[in-house]
Amino acid sequence: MSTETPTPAPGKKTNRIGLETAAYRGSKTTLCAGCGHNAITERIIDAFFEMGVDPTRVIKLSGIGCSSKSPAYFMNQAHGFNSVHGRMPSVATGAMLANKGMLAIGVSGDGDTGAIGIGQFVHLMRRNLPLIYIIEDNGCYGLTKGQFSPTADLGSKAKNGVVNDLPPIDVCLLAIELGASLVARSFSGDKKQLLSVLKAAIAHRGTAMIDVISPCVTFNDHDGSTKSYSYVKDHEEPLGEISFVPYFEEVNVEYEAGSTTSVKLHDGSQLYLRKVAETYDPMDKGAAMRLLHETARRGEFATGILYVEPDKDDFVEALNLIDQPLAFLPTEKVRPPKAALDQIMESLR
Ligand SMILES: Cc1ncc(C[n+]2csc(CCOP(=O)(O)OP(=O)(O)O)c2C)c(N)n1
Ligand code: SF4
Ligand SMILES: [Mg+2]
Repeated sequence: MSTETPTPAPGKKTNRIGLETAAYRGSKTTLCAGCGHNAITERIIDAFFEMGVDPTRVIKLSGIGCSSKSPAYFMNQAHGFNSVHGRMPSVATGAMLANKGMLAIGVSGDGDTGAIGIGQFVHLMRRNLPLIYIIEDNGCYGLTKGQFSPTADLGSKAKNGVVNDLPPIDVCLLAIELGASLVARSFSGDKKQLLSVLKAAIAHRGTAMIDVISPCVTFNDHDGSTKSYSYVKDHEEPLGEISFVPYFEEVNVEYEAGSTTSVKLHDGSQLYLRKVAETYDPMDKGAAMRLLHETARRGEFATGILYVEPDKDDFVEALNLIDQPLAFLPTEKVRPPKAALDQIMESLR
């Protein structure tokens, strides 16, 4: 982590804490040109810049995969931990317990989450740890040359013609069922929707689990794949238009009563969900799960904020931690004195 805060050049656009977009950028990507993961990185940069988050307050976490390399490509000044395959949730949990004032963003893949990391994912969702958890979902193991992952649809075809004969895990259904308090699905090619979803996730306190369909142009972007750019464009069913108004901006837009649901998020920001086709309440868990089952049956992807429970207690609150970050407590406070240890030893004689 670099400790220097760049001074904005005159005339350059700055955000509310006086930083330019450059302060939110990372190293140059080494992923394939056109990979959906690169577009997600760009939206993460935009969202943190527009929300005016101090990058030095952020911790970026990941596992292993092309997707898990992405945190290197945004917010160079943030803290970071690139962990072992599928083990990001436990590292994130430790980091947030050590310093509850951090803003954590984890980037995982469909393989990293749905295969080797599924056990860790399940317990993370159940705990509602304050964390933005992004799955860059391409339905394959991109880094190891495109094998089917657990989110690959039944009947979808690999580049070599092999047909997937296993049903997929719907990570959004799983996250809603287990207790994540904000669950969304988006598409790397939908700039506007993904940006709004990410901003809402930054404002939310609790686990914000975002499954972003992110085509792998090298191994899974052909006819027969259900995670290709063309398939997703043809089968995406947006729940409606999402408008996000951060707490530091005044609401100056007129919203049509009846067709818009407004949700106040933890930090006072407002989320407006303008419905298109159906009456959808994003705070109704049963409705969210029904919608996911119904759209999947039709071979479609419902996108947008699927479920939100803004006031649910998160894991850090549930543990009733003291205000001072554990990471900064002096040794005398975290280790029993020698006399106490001697007493225990004496009692065991
Ligand atoms: C313990 C362990 N097992 C297997 C691997 C090999 N491996 C590396 S990345 C990966 C899957 C990556 O897929 P995904 O998480 O979907 O990321 P993508 O590359 O598609 O973005 C696998 C199986 C590993 N690195 N470590
Ligand atoms: S192999 Fe696929 S997932 Fe990996 S960087 Fe290339 S396009 Fe992206
Ligand atoms: Mg993948």
